[in-house]
Amino acid sequence: MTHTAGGPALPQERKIITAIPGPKSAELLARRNAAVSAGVSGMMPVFAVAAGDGVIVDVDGNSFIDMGAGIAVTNVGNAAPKVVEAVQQQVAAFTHTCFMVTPYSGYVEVCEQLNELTPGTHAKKSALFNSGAEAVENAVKVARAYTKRQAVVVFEHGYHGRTNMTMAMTAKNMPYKHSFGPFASEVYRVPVAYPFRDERSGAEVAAAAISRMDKEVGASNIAAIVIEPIQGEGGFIAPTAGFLPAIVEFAKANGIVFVADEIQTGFCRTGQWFACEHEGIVPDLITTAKGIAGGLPLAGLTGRAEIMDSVHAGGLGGTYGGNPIACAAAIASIETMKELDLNAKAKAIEELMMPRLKAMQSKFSVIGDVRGRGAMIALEMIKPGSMDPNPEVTSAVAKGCHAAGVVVLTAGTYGNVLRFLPALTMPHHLLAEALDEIEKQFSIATA
Ligand code: PLZ
Repeated sequence: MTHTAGGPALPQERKIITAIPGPKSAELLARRNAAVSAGVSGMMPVFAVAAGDGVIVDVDGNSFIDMGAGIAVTNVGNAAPKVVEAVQQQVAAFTHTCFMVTPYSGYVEVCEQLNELTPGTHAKKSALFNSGAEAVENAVKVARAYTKRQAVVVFEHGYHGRTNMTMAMTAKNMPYKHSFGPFASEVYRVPVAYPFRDERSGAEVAAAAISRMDKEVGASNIAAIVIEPIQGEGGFIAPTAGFLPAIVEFAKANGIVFVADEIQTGFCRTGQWFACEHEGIVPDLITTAKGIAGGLPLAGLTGRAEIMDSVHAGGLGGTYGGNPIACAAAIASIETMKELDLNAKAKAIEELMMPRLKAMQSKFSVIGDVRGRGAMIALEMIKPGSMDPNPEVTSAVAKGCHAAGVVVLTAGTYGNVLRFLPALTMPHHLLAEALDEIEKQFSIATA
């Protein structure tokens, strides 16, 4: 099999030259189905050989417009030049020593960057892990050790991972939790202010959530409140203004560790380094992953030094956490974000997409809501004339886009959200072409 070089040198074009899947992908699909657990889902029926900026190229030579960035991971672009170079240098120097055994500077540098870039000017410390879920698990460990309390409060529509603790914290049953219980205890779920489906003010919904915490859990039992400042898998729900500040205030007044899960929203995705910044929120702890390392597996937990240092020595760690190759990729990714001003690029993506999507909303009554910030934008679909979720049209549009060479992702508790998470280096001509295709698929699906 010939492998095209990835990265931005790839032609930035949509080019579909075979049926989807093409013959080579079809062959791999058969092998995949024979070898890979049926529990691992597969959205696209094609196999990648190269990717860069706005495109993914498959084994049959088809070039897809990538509106998903591997679920908000390749913010700096796929196989970004600086990341490739840093990884190549690091992999040739050493691949692993285990930071807990023989430390290396890359780990320290990533922690320094996290401490500097995350919201708040207070003294911070960090620790590194392999996946988002692992970072969230460690946020809970640290908050419990610090507060000597047990309860963890999470929100409706929240998503925090697939491990046992984070399954308990994730709201949606199918596919994440179904048949996998029992789940970790001492996890409590309260309402979130969902602007499209709840007309109450952010303060009103926060008061309801706070009352639940107070009366049902007991504020003094709560170690941590964990929330995504914009809910990702839940359908790109940015809580109604005023909701988050009220929750933060309650946490502060009651000695509760406020944890922002910025695994999907972080690293320039929303046009700020972190989505908390939109409402001036300063979390006590913040979890990061995905966009941090340009596609290499790395996650971070960052927070107030006194909280992060409250754990006994040896209490945090793992064999691979902060692997040197992943750290080299993170340092290069962060450099790229600064150099290319990816916050500005995320805002430019929003400026290009929002008016087009709003125009589509006035044309197609199935589009109930257009929302998002920066390059984290979604459409929520309804049955016309009601607020009933419309997962059917959502999945029809997504499938139509896939067959036409545009990778789009779905989301939402009701499966009725189309979400767009392009690389922040996505060329605008491809963005416009993706929007044309999405519009065409709405015409077909609603004809
Ligand atoms: N917290 C806010 O978005 C991962 C999940 C994909 P991991 N979201 C993508 C899937 O179906 O598994 C996510 C997130 C938020 C935590 C996580 C978990 O991060 O790196 O997937 O463990």
